[in-house]
Amino acid sequence: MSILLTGFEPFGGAAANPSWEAVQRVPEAVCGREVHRMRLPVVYQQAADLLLAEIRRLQPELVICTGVASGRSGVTPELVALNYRWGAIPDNAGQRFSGEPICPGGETALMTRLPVHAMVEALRAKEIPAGLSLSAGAYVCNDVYYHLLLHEAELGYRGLFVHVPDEAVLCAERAALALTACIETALTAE
Ligand code: PCA
Repeated sequence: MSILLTGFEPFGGAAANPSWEAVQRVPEAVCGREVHRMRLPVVYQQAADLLLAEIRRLQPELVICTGVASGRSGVTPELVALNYRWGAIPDNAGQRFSGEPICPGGETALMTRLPVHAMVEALRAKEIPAGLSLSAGAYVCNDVYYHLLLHEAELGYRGLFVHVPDEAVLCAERAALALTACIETALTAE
């Protein structure tokens, strides 16, 4: 059994993406499971297609995708993904959406089955600033999350999206500790 952890490439003119900086610092194994990692492009649909291809190849039991949410004050496990595309800026392929469904006719929202409240408690117990988020936005992170949750039952894993804050709020080492704690909680909490 293994875990797949993803972060994103930089976007919006930034030199780095704190999500990928954090993902790279997570240990090789957590709770005895091998951790695979993958850097996703900030491109609607393409990121999801690449992710699902890797899931089909690896068949992990747990998939945690991460991205940066600038301006947030802590690490935020995301409860839901919305069937909606909207962005204030174009993605890295120049695509911009102004309010369209990801899957026409699909569920409006999908919810993770992972214990997000227990994760927030586990993070706070480690003195990592954290809170539950009820919206992953409508940009590429949400796009990936909707596809991740949509294919959970078919491909047999449990999925979650976690936003990390800017590195000025939480350094990459602490953000990696936070992701490790999220994995541990996912694998041990009821
Ligand atoms: N954050 C963006 C996309 C990539 C990333 O790291 C988002 O929140 O949608």
